[in-house]
Amino acid sequence: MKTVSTVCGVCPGKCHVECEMEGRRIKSIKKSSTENPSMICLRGFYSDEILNSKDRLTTPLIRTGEKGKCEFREASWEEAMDVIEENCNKIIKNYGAKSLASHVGRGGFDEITDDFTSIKMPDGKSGGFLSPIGSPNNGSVGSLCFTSYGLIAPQCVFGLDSEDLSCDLKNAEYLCVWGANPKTDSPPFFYDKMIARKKDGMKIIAIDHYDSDIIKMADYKYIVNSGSDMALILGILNYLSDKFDTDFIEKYTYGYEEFKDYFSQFSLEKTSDITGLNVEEIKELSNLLFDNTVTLKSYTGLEYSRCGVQTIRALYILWSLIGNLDVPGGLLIDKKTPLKKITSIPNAAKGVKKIGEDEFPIFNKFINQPQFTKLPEAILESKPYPIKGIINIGSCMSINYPNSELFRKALSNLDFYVVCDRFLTQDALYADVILPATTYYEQDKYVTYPDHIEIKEKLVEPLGDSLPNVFILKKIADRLGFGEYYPENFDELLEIAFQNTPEILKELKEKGVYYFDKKEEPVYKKYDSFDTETSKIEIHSKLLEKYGFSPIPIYDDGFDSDEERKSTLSKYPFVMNTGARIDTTFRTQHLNIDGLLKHQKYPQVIINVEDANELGIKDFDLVELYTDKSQVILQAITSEYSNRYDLEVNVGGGSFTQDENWKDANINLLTDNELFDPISGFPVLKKQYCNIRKVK
Ligand SMILES: Nc1nc2c(c(=O)[nH]1)N[C@H]1C(S)=C(S)[C@@H](COP(=O)(O)OP(=O)(O)OC[C@H]3O[C@@H](n4cnc5c(=O)[nH]c(N)nc54)[C@H](O)[C@@H]3O)O[C@H]1N2
Ligand SMILES: Nc1nc2c(c(=O)[nH]1)N[C@H]1C(S)=C(S)[C@@H](COP(=O)(O)OP(=O)(O)OC[C@H]3O[C@@H](n4cnc5c(=O)[nH]c(N)nc54)[C@H](O)[C@@H]3O)O[C@H]1N2
Ligand code: SF4
Ligand SMILES: [Mo]
Repeated sequence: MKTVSTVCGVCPGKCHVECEMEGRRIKSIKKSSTENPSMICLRGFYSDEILNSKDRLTTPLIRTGEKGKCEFREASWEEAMDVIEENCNKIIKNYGAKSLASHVGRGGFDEITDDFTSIKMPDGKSGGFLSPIGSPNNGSVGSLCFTSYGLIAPQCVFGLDSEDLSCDLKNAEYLCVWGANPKTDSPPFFYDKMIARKKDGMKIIAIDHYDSDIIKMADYKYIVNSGSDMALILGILNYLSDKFDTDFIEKYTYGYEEFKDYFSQFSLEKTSDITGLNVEEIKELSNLLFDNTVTLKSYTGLEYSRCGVQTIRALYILWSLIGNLDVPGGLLIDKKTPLKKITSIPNAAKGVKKIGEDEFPIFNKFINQPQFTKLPEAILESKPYPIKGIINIGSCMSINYPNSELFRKALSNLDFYVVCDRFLTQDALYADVILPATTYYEQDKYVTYPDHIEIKEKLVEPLGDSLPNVFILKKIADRLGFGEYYPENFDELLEIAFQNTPEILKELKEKGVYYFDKKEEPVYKKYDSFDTETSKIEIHSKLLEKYGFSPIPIYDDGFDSDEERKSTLSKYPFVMNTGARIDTTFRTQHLNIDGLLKHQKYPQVIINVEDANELGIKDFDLVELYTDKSQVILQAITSEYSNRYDLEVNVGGGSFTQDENWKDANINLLTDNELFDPISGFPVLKKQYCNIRKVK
C-alpha cells in the first residue's frame, strides 16, 4: 500500500487529500496535514466508488440506432474523431463556423480545462474553445450560474468582479451569510476558516429561505420568503437612512437621493408583509448590521429571481452605506491581478454576434459568451441564426437548463452532438458521439491555491481509454485545424499554460511547486476612484441606464400585474425554490453511487408543517409537485422553519442512468425559460409558482 497526496477526484473543489492506494482502489482517504485549505466532504469519502464505478465510460461511443434509443457501439479514438471531423466540417461548410458551438459545464471546471477553454485572451476577454476557427458560441453554465453575482452586479456598483471583494474573515467579529452555503462550496476553502473563526467567537448572521446548513449553525437567523431579499434590503435602508454618513454619500456615491426617494416607500410593515419577517426581526437585523462591522458572504441564493442582479447590487450598496465596505472585518476591496496563463490561442470570432447577445447585451459585455438559455430558439427557429452542432464538455444540458422539455427537443434536433463525460447521462439520448473523460485521480494536473501553485501527479492510470478533458480537446482541435494550441502531453501542457510566466514554469518543472509573493498589508477605505463611469460607487448605474434598465435597484415581485398575481396564485399558490446544495449530490452527479444514495434515498421537498397538515402530508410521504407544464414526484420533509407556501426542492434527478427514485425527478421540467432576470438572462429558478399534493 502506498500513501499519496492528490486533489480529490470528485468535483472541481481542489481539496488536498491523502490517500492510501492499493492498486486502483483507494483504501483510505484523509484530510491532508499540510496547511493547504482542505476538507473532505461526504462525496469525497465515496471517491473510490466514483473512480471505480461500473458505470464509468471507458471507451468512445458512436451512435448506431435512432436518437433517443441510446444505441451505441464502442469505437477507437481514431474512429470517433473521424466522425467528429466529418460532421463538424459539414456544419462549418454549410452554415459557417458560428453554427458549431461548444459548451462547458461543471465537469469542465477543473483548472486545466477552464484555462484551455475559457481562454483568457490578452484583452481580458475569453475566446473559448472554437474561437480559433471563428465560432463565438462557446458557452458555459455561466449562462445559469455565477455571472450575475460574480460579474454583473459588482461591476454595476463598483466596477469590480466579486473576486475583487473579499470577506475579511480574519478580522471579522460578525459574518453575514446571505443566500449562500459555504459548507458545499467548491472549492470549500472558506468553510474551514469560517468554522475556526466561529470557534474563537465570530458571530454568524444567516439570511435564507429555509433551515439550511448555515441557518442551523448561525447565531442570528432570518428566514425570508423566496426572492424577497430586495424588499428586505430596501426596508433596512429605509429604517437606517437617518444614520448614514452624509459625507461618505456625497463624496463617494452616485445616485443616493434618487434611490432614497424609492426605498422610502419600504416601511417596516410593508417590508414585513413582503419578506415574512416580523417588524422586530427587521429592526434587529438592521441594528446588527449597522452597529457592528460585519463582513459578507453571498452567492447563488440571490441570483434567480426576476430582480436577481439588482438584488445583489442593492446588497453591495447597503454594505457601502452602513460603513462595512473596505474596513477591517468588513467586505474588503482586494483587487486581484489574475495570473495571465495561456494567451497564444487566437480568437477569429471577434465581432461575430453570439446567441443571446442582442437580448442580453450586459451579460455578453461581462462574460463574452453566448447566453445559452436562448439555445433552443437558435436550434429550433434559427434565431438569430441556426446552431447545428455542439461539443459539450462535462454538462448535462437536458436536465440543468430551464424547461427541459424544450431543451430536449432542441438537442434532439441538432445535426451533431458530442458529449464528453465520465458517465453516461441523460444527454446521451441526444448524442452522436460520446467521449470518456478521466477523474482527477487519473490525471496529472497543476492546481492553484491562494498562496501557491502545485503539480499533483495522478494516482492511477486512466480507466480504459478515458482521457483528461484537455487531451480530448486536443484531439478535436487537431481534426479541426487548430491542434497546435493544445498540448500532446503534460510537459507541453505546462509550457503552454505558463508561457507568460517563465519563472513559474521553471519552478513548477524543477520543484513541482511555486509560491506567490507574500501579500502586502492591506490598505483600507479605498473609495477615491472606482472603475465605474462616474468613478464612484454607482447606486445609480450609468451602464444599466445606457442599456435601458432601471438605473437604481427596484423590487420586482415576479408579476406584471395584480391580475396575473391573482390568477397565478389561485392555481399555483406555492413558491418552488430549487437547488440549495445537498451533501450527497453535485447537481445531476452521483445519483448512481450506492454509498451516497444510502444517505439520501429520495429527492426531497421541504414544506412548512402547517401547509403539510392542511394537505394531509406527513414526513417521508411521496408528493407530486405540478404546474401546467409537468409534474415531478418527491419525498416530503416537513419543517417548522420554512415559511408558508415556500418550498425548497432538490435538483439533480431526471437521468435514465440514475437510481430509480431520482431518474424521473427532473425539476427543470417545471421551470420556465421565458421567466428570467432581464439583465443577466438567468432563469427564475428560485421563485417559480407550482402546486403540491400527496401521491395516493
Ligand atoms: N432548477 C435548477 N436548475 C439548475 C440549478 C438550480 O439551482 N436549480 N443550478 C444551476 C447551476 S448553479 C449550474 S452550475 C448548472 C450545472 O449544470 P451542469 O454543468 O450540467 O452540472 P452537472 O449536473 O454537475 O453536470 C456535470 C457533468 O459533467 C460530468 N463530469 C464530471 N467531471 C468531469 C470531468 O472531469 N470531465 C468531463 N468531461 N465530465 C465530467 C458529470 O458526470 C456530469 O454529467 O445547473 C443549473 N441548473
Ligand atoms: N454538494 C454540492 N456542492 C456544490 C454543488 C452541488 O450541487 N452539490 N453545486 C456547486 C455549484 S454549481 C455552485 S454554483 C455552488 C453554489 O454555492 P452556494 O450558492 O453557496 O450554494 P447553495 O447551497 O445553493 O446556497 C444558496 C443558499 O441560498 C439559499 N436561498 C435560496 N433562495 C434564497 C432566497 O430567495 N433568499 C435567500 N436569502 N436565500 C436563498 C438556499 O436555501 C441556500 O441555502 O455550489 C457548488 N457546490
Ligand atoms: S468538495 Fe469536491 S473536491 Fe472537495 S472533498 Fe468534496 S468532492 Fe472532493
Ligand atoms: Mo453553479
